[in-house]
Amino acid sequence: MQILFSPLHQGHAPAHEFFRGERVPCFESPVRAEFVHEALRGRGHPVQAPGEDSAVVLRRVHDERYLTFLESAWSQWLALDSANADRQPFPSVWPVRTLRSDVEPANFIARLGLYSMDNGSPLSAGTWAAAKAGADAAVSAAGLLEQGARSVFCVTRPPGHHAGADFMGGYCFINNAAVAAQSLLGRGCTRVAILDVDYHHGNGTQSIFYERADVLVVSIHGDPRTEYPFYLGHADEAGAGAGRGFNLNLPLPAGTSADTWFDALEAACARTARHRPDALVVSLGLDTFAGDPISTFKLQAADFSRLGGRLKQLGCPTAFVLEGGYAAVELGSNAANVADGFEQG
Ligand code: Q9C
Ligand code: ZN
Repeated sequence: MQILFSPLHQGHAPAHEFFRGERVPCFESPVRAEFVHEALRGRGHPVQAPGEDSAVVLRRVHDERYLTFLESAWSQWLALDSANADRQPFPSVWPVRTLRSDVEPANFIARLGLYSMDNGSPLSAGTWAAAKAGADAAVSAAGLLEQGARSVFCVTRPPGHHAGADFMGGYCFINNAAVAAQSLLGRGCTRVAILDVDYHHGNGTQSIFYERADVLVVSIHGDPRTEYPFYLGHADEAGAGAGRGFNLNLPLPAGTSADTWFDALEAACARTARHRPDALVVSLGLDTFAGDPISTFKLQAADFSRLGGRLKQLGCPTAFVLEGGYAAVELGSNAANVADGFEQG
């Protein structure tokens, strides 16, 4: 399987996030992508750097004013105080119901709140370059599929599926899966499916395509009544307008077993096959692993091979995009099991 990897991901390296009221080291750390890259390379998969520029497609997925903010956010933060180089900006106020989000505040932290869904997406000096490299990988994957590749694996971080058209959230800044899907539509595909198997609901992906019938979005995830992102991902969210029937959520209770999870995967695959997609984008979160430090599903290493094999049976050109997964040591072998399961399936 062709692997796309850029070392620019390493520049996204914030130190801390908030967890249970404390500042803790970030779960979403550079070693994650290093482990995945090493494991895939170690199993003989060819690795290349993304060769295409995502600039045009990015603007079809995300709002201009959000991209403009994100690109210059770190320099804006430094301009406030040169000592900010060693500090992380966090939002403190969000424009919830009754507050205005149409006026961009002059205050940087207020702008950060406007463009964030949570306080869990810390920025660092290289965040934009890392996120942009992820989008470049997504577009490059679409290009490789267009040229006849059967599958491509984007080793992207930061992840993307919580990022919406105009906001960051859940460690995500640019929605790489949405960028891949949008790029595929511009390359002769008329129907694309996104299958999101991350532990957390991909609220950003759902919202970007919610009123569209060309991109089917199917997600298996922890029930948002108890699991992040809490405010989206319920079973009754089916799409709206032209997109009605083109969003399928399969929420599962915290603690769900592998057997039950694979039953949900069958339902997800059945709906995906019915869409007859010209290409499939897999939002590959590996935080369904039993050893994940922030999630509660019970998949084991061998289950990731089974997942890859099942996805192969859909018979579509497939782009895998790395999302979550925080058991860093096992992340590489779990990701490589998906790739190998797909190739051998
Ligand atoms: N900081 C993905 O898996 N909450 N994102 C963590 C508090 C957010 C996960 C605990 C989890 C987001 C891509
Ligand atoms: Zn996740």
